Amino acid sequence: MKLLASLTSPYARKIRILLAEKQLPFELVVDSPWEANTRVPEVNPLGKVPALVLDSGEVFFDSPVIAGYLETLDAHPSLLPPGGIERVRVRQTEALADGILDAAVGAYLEGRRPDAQQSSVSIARQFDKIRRSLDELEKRASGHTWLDGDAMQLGDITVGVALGYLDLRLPQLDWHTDRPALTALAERLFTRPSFVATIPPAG
Ligand SMILES: N[C@@H](CCC(=O)N[C@@H](CS)C(=O)NCC(=O)O)C(=O)O
Repeated sequence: MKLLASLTSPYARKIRILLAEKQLPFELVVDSPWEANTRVPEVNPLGKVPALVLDSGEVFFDSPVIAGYLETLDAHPSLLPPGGIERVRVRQTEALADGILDAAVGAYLEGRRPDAQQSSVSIARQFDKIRRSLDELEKRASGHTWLDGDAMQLGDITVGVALGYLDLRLPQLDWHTDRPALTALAERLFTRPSFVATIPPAG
């Protein structure tokens, strides 16, 4: 299978980390949807990465769908409970972390527009979403090694990716302060080979 990804996309990083944790072989096709010569729209009509192309030609996107597909491959370790409310809870954590990413990417892109075109109201709104979500995750992480259950799962990985993205793109948000449980979770995740191997390039 082939993964279309840009090296700076946090959503693509999430999938690269899942593939590494499960030791699933794949071909990484580096393609930025922002470049004029991108081939991403040929496989994903939404023109976004990540997109996973199976050997059969079938394509899966977006990252939650790809994460669900990877779980069907029965590769160890399993990163989602097999079913029931436990699975819903992990997917809820994933959705919260993906939502932080959506808000962070939105704020970062808004902040890159020329000064006169930027909306400080829009950036503040995104920052509010991020701070509220981080406070909720801090509560859930407090007193626990992992967010959902006794082992690392998809939710923890997605939260780790979101925290890494905040460090990279929105350091002024200073998410570490007053969030010791999330800081400890990030330290546990960031030293894993799967996270180290997917650190985005500078720029
Ligand atoms: N919800 C999607 C988000 C994917 C996404 O927004 N990817 C960005 C890169 S970080 C992208 O490809 N943007 C190109 C565009 O919006 O045209 C997922 O989880 O995969």
